[in-house]
Amino acid sequence: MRAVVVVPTYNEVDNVDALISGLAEIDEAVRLDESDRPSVDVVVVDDSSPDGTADRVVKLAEGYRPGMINVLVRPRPEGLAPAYRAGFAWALERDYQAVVQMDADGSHPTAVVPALLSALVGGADLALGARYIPGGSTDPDWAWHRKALSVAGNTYARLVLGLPYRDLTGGFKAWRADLLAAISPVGGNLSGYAFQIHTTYAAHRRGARIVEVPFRFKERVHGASKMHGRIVSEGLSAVVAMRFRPPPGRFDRPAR
Ligand SMILES: Nc1nc2c(ncn2[C@@H]2O[C@H](COP(=O)(O)OP(=O)(O)OP(=O)(O)O)[C@@H](O)[C@H]2O)c(=O)[nH]1
Ligand SMILES: [Mg+2]
Repeated sequence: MRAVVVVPTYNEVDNVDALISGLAEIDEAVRLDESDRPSVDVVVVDDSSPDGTADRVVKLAEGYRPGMINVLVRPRPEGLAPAYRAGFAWALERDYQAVVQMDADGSHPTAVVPALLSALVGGADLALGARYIPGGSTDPDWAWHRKALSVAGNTYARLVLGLPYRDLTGGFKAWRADLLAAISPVGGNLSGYAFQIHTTYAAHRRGARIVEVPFRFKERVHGASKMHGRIVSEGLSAVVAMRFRPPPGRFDRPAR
């Protein structure tokens, strides 16, 4: 399966070595069959991190097959939605069947990416990495108030939007490229939680087949969180806005 992993970064220089080497390990692991050429590419979308994240990734790319590790540099930090939109557009202009999204900070284990892609091979249009289903979990080191916020935010979004999924706020997902193209461009100017909820809701409204794949969420070890209060308050109001102005329905699933 030809897949690309889109990773937004802002000041993640201490995390990208482990990220890229982890993703390179699964490059071989997601062949559809013996004849399928192995292909998991990566595109890092960096908002000109002052810590030199982009330069580090360019340097790391030299150690891998040509075209495997790519870097998109944007001029300034603008939040998650514009970074993802740019990364998704980059991916959709190319010949990928699947687009994975994940954080750079080690919270989303690279070893779980094959399970997300397998869910797509098994017929899903969107696979959500899920912490709050059997087999999934969160790091005991995660601050209790962050976990409480995450659980409450998920419950709130699930009830307001009437969705059956247990992890709506996470950013670890694999998309069939045709579904992603159908909902793109997506996310307006949303940041963090609201962006993640919005894209899954847009897919659900389109009638996409969505499955959840359990994973163990790890707290970031290096670097600083970009979470802040505005992301939470924006999430609360954005969910209500989505409820009253839902994204369009219907997705004409192409024959596969
Ligand atoms: N390009 C870009 N990436 C961003 C921006 N804000 C956050 N990111 C990246 O998006 C991912 C998620 O951000 P985090 O700060 O880890 O947010 P979080 O996971 O909700 O917060 P923590 O649990 O505290 O880590 C990371 O890879 C960040 O580097 C941004 O404005 N631009
Ligand atoms: Mg994080």
